[in-house]
Amino acid sequence: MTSLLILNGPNLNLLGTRQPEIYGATTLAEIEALCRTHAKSHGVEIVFAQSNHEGEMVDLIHAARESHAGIILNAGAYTHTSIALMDAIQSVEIPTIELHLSNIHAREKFRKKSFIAKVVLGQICGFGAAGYPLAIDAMLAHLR
Ligand code: CA2
Repeated sequence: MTSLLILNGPNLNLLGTRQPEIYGATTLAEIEALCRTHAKSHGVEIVFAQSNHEGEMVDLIHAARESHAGIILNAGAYTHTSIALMDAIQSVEIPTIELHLSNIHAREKFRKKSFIAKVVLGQICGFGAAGYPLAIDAMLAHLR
């Protein structure tokens, strides 16, 4: 069965607790449940992960080579800073979609810069939690 890694970066474990006007009121556990239901209806498996640590995210991306056909990545603030994540995505050669809850292009200038944009299939941002099932659909359309 096709398996996707949905990887979430720093502070996303706090979703639903603060700044709902920017990130929505849905918790990460609720987003995971949404993804599981959506993936099941499409006959695909998901591994849903979150880490506050850049190196751990690099390790998870490397490990994805063994078991995942695609990666959906909300790298959080590392999006705007991490050459290590960019290199990891490029090195594993697994199709990856960049995902953000908020529209990073409509916010502070520093959020417009994404180091990972260069090495991903595309970017989905600004649709809140609904972006996750959209990203699953986009990944499956790419893989099939
Ligand atoms: O919009 C997104 O999904 C982001 O990746 C979220 C990151 C931000 O640094 C990116 O620029 C865009 C931040 C996640 C912080 O999550 C919080 C959750 C609850 C309360 C405060 C922050």
